[in-house]
Amino acid sequence: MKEEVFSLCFMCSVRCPIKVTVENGQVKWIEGNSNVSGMGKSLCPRGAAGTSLLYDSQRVQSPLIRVGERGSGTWRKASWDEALDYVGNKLKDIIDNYGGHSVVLGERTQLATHVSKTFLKAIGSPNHFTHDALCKGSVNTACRSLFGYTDAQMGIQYGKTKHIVLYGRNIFESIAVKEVKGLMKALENGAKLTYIDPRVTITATKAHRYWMIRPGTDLALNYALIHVILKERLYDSAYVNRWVLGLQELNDFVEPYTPQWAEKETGIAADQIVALAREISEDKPSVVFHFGYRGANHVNEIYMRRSIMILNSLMGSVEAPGGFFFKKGPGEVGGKPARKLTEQDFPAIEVPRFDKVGTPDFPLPDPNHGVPQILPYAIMNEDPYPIKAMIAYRFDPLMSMADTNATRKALDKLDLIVSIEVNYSDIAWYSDVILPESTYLERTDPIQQANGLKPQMFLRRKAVEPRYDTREGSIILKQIAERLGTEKYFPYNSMDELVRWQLEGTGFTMEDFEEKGFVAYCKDQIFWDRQEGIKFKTPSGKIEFKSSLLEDAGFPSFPPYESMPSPEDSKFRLVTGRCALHTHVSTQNVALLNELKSENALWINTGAAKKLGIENNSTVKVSSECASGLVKAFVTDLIHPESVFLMHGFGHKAQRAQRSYGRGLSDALLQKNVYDKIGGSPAFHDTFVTVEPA
Ligand SMILES: Nc1nc2c(c(=O)[nH]1)N[C@H]1C(S)=C(S)[C@@H](COP(=O)(O)OP(=O)(O)OC[C@H]3O[C@@H](n4cnc5c(=O)[nH]c(N)nc54)[C@H](O)[C@@H]3O)O[C@H]1N2
Ligand SMILES: Nc1nc2c(c(=O)[nH]1)N[C@H]1C(S)=C(S)[C@@H](COP(=O)(O)OP(=O)(O)OC[C@H]3O[C@@H](n4cnc5c(=O)[nH]c(N)nc54)[C@H](O)[C@@H]3O)O[C@H]1N2
Ligand code: SF4
Ligand SMILES: [Mo]
Repeated sequence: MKEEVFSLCFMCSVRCPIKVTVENGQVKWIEGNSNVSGMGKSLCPRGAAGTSLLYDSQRVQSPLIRVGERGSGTWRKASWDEALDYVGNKLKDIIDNYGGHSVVLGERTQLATHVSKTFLKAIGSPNHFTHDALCKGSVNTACRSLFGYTDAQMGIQYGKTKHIVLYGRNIFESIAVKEVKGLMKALENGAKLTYIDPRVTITATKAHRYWMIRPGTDLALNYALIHVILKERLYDSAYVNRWVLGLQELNDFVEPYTPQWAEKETGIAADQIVALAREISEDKPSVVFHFGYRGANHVNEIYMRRSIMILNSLMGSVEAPGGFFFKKGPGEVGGKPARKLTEQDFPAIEVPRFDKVGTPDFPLPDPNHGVPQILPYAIMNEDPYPIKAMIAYRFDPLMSMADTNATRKALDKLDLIVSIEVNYSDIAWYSDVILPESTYLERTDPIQQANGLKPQMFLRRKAVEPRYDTREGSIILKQIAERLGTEKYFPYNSMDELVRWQLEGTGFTMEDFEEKGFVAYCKDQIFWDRQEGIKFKTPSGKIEFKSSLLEDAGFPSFPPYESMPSPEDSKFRLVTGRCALHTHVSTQNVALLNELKSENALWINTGAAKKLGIENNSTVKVSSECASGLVKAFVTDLIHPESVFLMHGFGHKAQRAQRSYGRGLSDALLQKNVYDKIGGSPAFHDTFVTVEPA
């Protein structure tokens, strides 16, 4: 029997809409859901390799309870009842002795996030955190400081842009399918692409203009661009006069930051900087300076991200076709969003979060997400209180936070570590209990509320029955809640029941998703009126160059630029990034993807390598103040001499993931756990390393 199921990919968090062909209970083919505009049948390599995850026998096949030392990889197989009772009893003890707040749950933001938030709220813990701050916390804070919206509440109309500037946003390797397709369409229509990165990436090779910037100096470049745009009055004056607060302050501030000054800091010629400012302003407002995610990650990150969004504001490209738009929810057209479990009434929580987000100590990061990299410090110092248990749900703190050794040492202090996982990740391997989740092809998930130019809802639908003894995360959490006496917050017994509960009052039913894989609240794109109708959510209702969010918390809107230090002799700034074939730390053991790329290498500039006697493809020892490790060298002219580059996600330690075990070197092992103390992003690129022949 042949069947086609519309669903959502989850080989990464982008959640591309997919069509899955199932024959006799087996997934035969996965392609993009071409009902979705801009998607076509395309998938990225990871999405196309979904079956390789589904049919992998090296993923976790049943609940496991640790029997040996943590990390020793000695497990006993357990039934679900046994494993859930074990977790429930341990958690009950911990909650009785230390309070609900001693339990943290960390996850990659996903469709079940409202379920896990509910799990914690029900036990009185404020300590839910997502990956968000690790990915782009300061982008989030920067956008709120300017517009009153998070970056996630904003989108880019790639297909209509006329000029896009990417600061290390390696869009053709760090992929979201619709974005790539949109940008390709724009390029075919004559759009220009400016790419800035200390490393020549695939995106660099597609760009009209590529600058090998000195690492960490994008902020200086932006101040010079702003300087030229203001001096030459290249900005959208009608838009800026109507919507911007603090133009004069910005003008005074950037006065000293000339292109000549920036040339010394960035290595980019002054006349080139002027040329970009003039060229891009000709295409305003349909232009994009991409706010980026990873790119430059330093302790001053919030100001760098603000400077990018200030450039967009000067171009009038915020809420403009071919620029940024604010995502419109169903309320915009009189519709109702899907319900979330978090809308219920919960007992009040009096204690601060473990990361102190939202208190005067750390006022500005987004409390909806928290700041994960504080966790090791909070556990070690028992500050603000002892943390005793962690549930890692689709998140690996050992590989996705800086300084693995320090994180592991902190985790050692916990009485309970539980992983809800698909794979033998490093954190699963280090857990006390692994509760295996069914893969995305074997489960239905909660509704995806997809706000955008047209508000829609999507559904991830089970395509095939689970191959192993696995369950859905939303069911697993409910079943732990049953053991803690908090099950009343989980009004469902199956995923279909949860989805139907979510859809109550929306006017849509689960069956409505069958035709196209999604439902839409309206037909036409919604842009707000640029003259009068943009609903900025800042206190002033304007774009706040002079930011009340920052200044009310005691931080300046325009702190003087501090020069980015060059590494000392024979040291390098360690930078990281992704490749098209893998997702973060998730897919290195997926057979098809592992076959194409099984380990990383350290990119090092040819001249620098020569001085150190390092040959291409030879093994080198890379050392930071945190740790050292061995990896092959990739000697190349394609990287700035001040930096070395290590692809994120390799160097796994879990032995049952046999293909990825011990292959390559983990960036997280070397990176220092330092961060932007205002915005919340980790300063992954503020670690210096030495490199020597091994
Ligand atoms: N050192 C360092 N740290 C980083 C980064 C970096 O470049 N360097 N990048 C940062 C960025 S941008 C991000 S977004 C974060 C991402 O951080 P993470 O969320 O930790 O990374 P992922 O690889 O996306 O997924 C984490 C885990 O989810 C598991 N998983 C995959 N699918 C499923 C599923 O369906 N169910 C369940 N339960 N588990 C599943 C995977 O096996 C993996 O172990 O990392 C950040 N941290
Ligand atoms: N294939 C694939 N696609 C993905 C993901 C994935 O894991 N795999 N993850 C998704 C996620 S969660 C994210 S956050 C995005 C990340 O997507 P991107 O933001 O594009 O991030 P990276 O791939 O980390 O690339 C960062 C780039 O920044 C460069 N860089 C380093 N230092 C500097 C600097 O000082 N200035 C500038 N301008 N550039 C610098 C690095 O050389 C690197 O090329 O990708 C998404 N798409
Ligand atoms: S970008 Fe690739 S891996 Fe991510 S959801 Fe889309 S197809 Fe899947
Ligand atoms: Mo990310």
